[in-house]
Amino acid sequence: MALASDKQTNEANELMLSLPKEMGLNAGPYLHLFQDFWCPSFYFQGVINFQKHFHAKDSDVFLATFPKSGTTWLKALTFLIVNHQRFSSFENQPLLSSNPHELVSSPEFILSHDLHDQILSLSNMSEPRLFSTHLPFSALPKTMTESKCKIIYICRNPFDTFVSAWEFSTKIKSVSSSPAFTFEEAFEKYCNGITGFGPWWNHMLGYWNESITKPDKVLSLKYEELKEDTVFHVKRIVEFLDSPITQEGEGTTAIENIINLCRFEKMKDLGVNKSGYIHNIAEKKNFFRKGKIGDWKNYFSPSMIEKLSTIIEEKLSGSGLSFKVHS
Ligand code: PAP
Repeated sequence: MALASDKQTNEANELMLSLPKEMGLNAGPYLHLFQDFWCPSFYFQGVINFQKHFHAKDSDVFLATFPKSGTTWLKALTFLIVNHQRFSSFENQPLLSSNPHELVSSPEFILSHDLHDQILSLSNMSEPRLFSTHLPFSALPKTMTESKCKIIYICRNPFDTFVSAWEFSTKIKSVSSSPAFTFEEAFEKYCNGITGFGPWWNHMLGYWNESITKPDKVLSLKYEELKEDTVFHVKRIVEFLDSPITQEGEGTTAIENIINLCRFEKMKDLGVNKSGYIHNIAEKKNFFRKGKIGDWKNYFSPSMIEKLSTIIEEKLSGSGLSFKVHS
């Protein structure tokens, strides 16, 4: 007799097989065009379950990102802000013994297996629950858009995002021996929007537009701005979340401590981030590569610069969203 979960898996598989597909850079290896975005096969069942079975709570906080835009950093910062009162001293911070991806997980991953048990454990999580997602805004479950849960989005200039994704893909377990594409081929796909959870411009614009019309619901950040003035933007997160961390006196010290603990060099250097895997395919250490703005300059040919600049201009023009990439 087929179990309910088997039936569900079969339905998702059938749906997945009926969709247009392309080879992806990693996590898949295929991408399926589902609801106007390229969903990696690795996440397909989880995305369906997230949309169908997840129940958002008003107190939930979601970190939404296009891959390689600053997810790990945002997870670390927000985890510390949200849990500010739970840990009495910095010495016993879970961030010192766990990778941020182990502390903040995404429903599209959690719900990809053992659905009923996972739904139960999600409902028992202490509040506020902190989650992440790579889903575009348009694909989020209604329960998220209808509840009062808050969403923090971070985006990054498309040049560095691409290089970061490329480098990461060459180190993923399943493709490390033979990457599916050359750098140039991967770039073409990226320019056509064919990347996991892409097109990247739709991803950015979906959250960006929502942050303009509903600033209490969606806070939009940029990786570059967070790097250039971390204090200012961390304070924006603190305010957005109505966090009890005050911004004066002891609160200032708390914010400084949070920022210091999440500094790239500090996190890269933690023993916990030097070995082991996330989701059994990505080595933790590979989430901390260079953490710089402008590394793309070491990779792009003049024609690639021109091509991507034109696409950025075409896709983002009139939106108010822009990136300083040539400084
Ligand atoms: P994910 O979406 O797969 O989780 P994500 O964390 O968004 O990945 O991207 C990793 C990038 O963030 C890496 O950029 P790079 O390849 O250009 O170096 C990584 O170095 C950078 N990163 C990770 N942690 C931090 C941090 N604490 N501060 C700044 N950048 C960071």
